Amino acid sequence: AMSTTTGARSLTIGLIPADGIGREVIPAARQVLEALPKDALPAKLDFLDLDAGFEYFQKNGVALPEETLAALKDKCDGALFGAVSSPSHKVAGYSSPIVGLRKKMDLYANVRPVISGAAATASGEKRAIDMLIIRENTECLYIKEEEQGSDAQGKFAVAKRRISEFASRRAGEMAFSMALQRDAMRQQLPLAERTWKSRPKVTIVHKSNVLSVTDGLWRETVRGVYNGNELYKNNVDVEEQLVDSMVYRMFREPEAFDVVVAPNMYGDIISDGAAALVGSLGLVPSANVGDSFVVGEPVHGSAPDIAGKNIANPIAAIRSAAMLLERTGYGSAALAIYRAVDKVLEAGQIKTPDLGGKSTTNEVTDTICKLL
Ligand code: GGG
Repeated sequence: AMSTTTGARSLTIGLIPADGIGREVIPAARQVLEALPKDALPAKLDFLDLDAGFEYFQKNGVALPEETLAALKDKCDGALFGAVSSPSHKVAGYSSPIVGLRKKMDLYANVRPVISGAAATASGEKRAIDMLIIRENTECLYIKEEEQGSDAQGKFAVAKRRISEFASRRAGEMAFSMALQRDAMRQQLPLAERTWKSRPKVTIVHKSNVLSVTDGLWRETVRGVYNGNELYKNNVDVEEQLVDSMVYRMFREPEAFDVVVAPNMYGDIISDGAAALVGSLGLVPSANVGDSFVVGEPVHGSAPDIAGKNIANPIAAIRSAAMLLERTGYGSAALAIYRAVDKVLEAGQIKTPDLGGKSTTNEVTDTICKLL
């Protein structure tokens, strides 16, 4: 659906709000996309509402319906996913739809930019954080092969952790190529405006001092991507960080990171942590990226405690919509959204409670739309 026979471009976006505040922030993101002026987005937009989620499972016995997958594959150029409230205990027949979606659509990297911008940290100070976390998105402990057993001492449980050369290489490629891409973008800014002033850098996160087989393979493979590519070797610095000291360093000196690449679960955990450094989890977007499809998705969860109250921060979802545009070839439309969001954050007047304000989801969304 990227182009029509008349030559006018069109973009069909699947919308999967799923659970909780996903149902508030995804409509907000849609509203912003629809408010983009024609000169910023020279394409006709179509939206397709699609089902998934734990609530959907409770009513229909399936969390990620085949029709949703088929519609994404056959009719959509990309999608936006909200959030899902999977239970913390085992429910027969249930499996997380977002984990399934990433796997079924082969969205092998989760790209998570964590940027301080105008937003102060929780402690009120401003820091120049401009980090891109690349989280491997298809394996690690999230293959969900868990087993229970028991022995003389009682019950136990075991989870399998899969690390493959194939998936590690793809995540590594994504990290190094994004490092170069970010550098190219920065070069267009005057030096004074660049948050990161050195050569691009990729930090490989692992724990191969303990998990020498699995994390060892991850580390070796990602390093191999670097060592086997002259472009990367000549232009990008590489370092390694054990995941525990990564967390420590990230809280002490988050300015020290450019691109960070991590196996699925470490990446999941450090990106929520990184979000705390830039003011709120409600600000951090992501894109689930494959070779032929992209799903924008706020990093936050379904937040059942504030669902339905019109106070969820829509910015993570709105920025995720911009990431979707960026990756489907509409960079200037994406930029227009990033700028409008930054203006609202800089002005600091209209903000939801997670940022210390009293504004509603709708007020933040409407303000962003007016600035486009
Ligand atoms: N938008 C991200 C999201 O929904 N995060 C919560 C999460 O990771 N959920 C996993 C699940 O509920 O299956």
